[in-house]
Amino acid sequence: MNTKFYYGSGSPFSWAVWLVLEHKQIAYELIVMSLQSGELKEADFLSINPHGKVPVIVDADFSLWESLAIIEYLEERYPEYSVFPSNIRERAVARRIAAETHTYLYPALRRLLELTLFRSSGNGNPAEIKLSLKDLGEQLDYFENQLQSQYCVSDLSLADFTLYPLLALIKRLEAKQPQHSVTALIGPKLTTFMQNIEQLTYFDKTTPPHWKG
Ligand SMILES: N[C@@H](CCC(=O)N[C@@H](CS)C(=O)NCC(=O)O)C(=O)O
Repeated sequence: MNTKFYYGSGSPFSWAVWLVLEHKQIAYELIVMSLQSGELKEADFLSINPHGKVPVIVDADFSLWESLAIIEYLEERYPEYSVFPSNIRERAVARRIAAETHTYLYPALRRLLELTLFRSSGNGNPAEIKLSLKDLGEQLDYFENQLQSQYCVSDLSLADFTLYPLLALIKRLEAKQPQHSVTALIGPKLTTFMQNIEQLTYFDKTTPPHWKG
């Protein structure tokens, strides 16, 4: 039986898992969940993830949530086309960068999105937006300086698959609200990094469906 993949369009954590599933050529059934309709908080879904969030994978009778744990599980269950570098130190750095995207970059971006894109009408306080842009810029500078090669470490890894979707969300904000010039915060190495990910053969398949067209 295929692994079931519960996904939300535009969710960066879901996107990371999707990229890993594709990279590892794992057979899966994509189940697109709405982030807005309330279905994530219904009993059926809460029985597979008590937090009521995506992504979740269900492998036979085993249900797993939290994208980083899912990626680790997929790697151990399907070792082919590894997303973990073979070198022990690089593997540790890739894990560290993946954790840092969740702990530092996502909260900075989330704050800005809550002041802009995620609001039902009008933007938030301009002074708060300015501060939020500054915080996000500092985070992006950090990741810019971490990039060692065309990817976060020498091989394509979970670090890249967790970092990319957050950068893509920044580009999405730019497309929707160019007045913040938010992509100007993305440095040249990160810009090239994004292009490298966008050239992966399976990349287009994983673009959030509601961003297309
Ligand atoms: N730490 C979790 C974060 C999951 C998460 O926050 N998912 C969001 C989408 S990006 C969600 O499902 N939000 C819907 C809700 O909270 O109702 C992970 O890495 O999987």
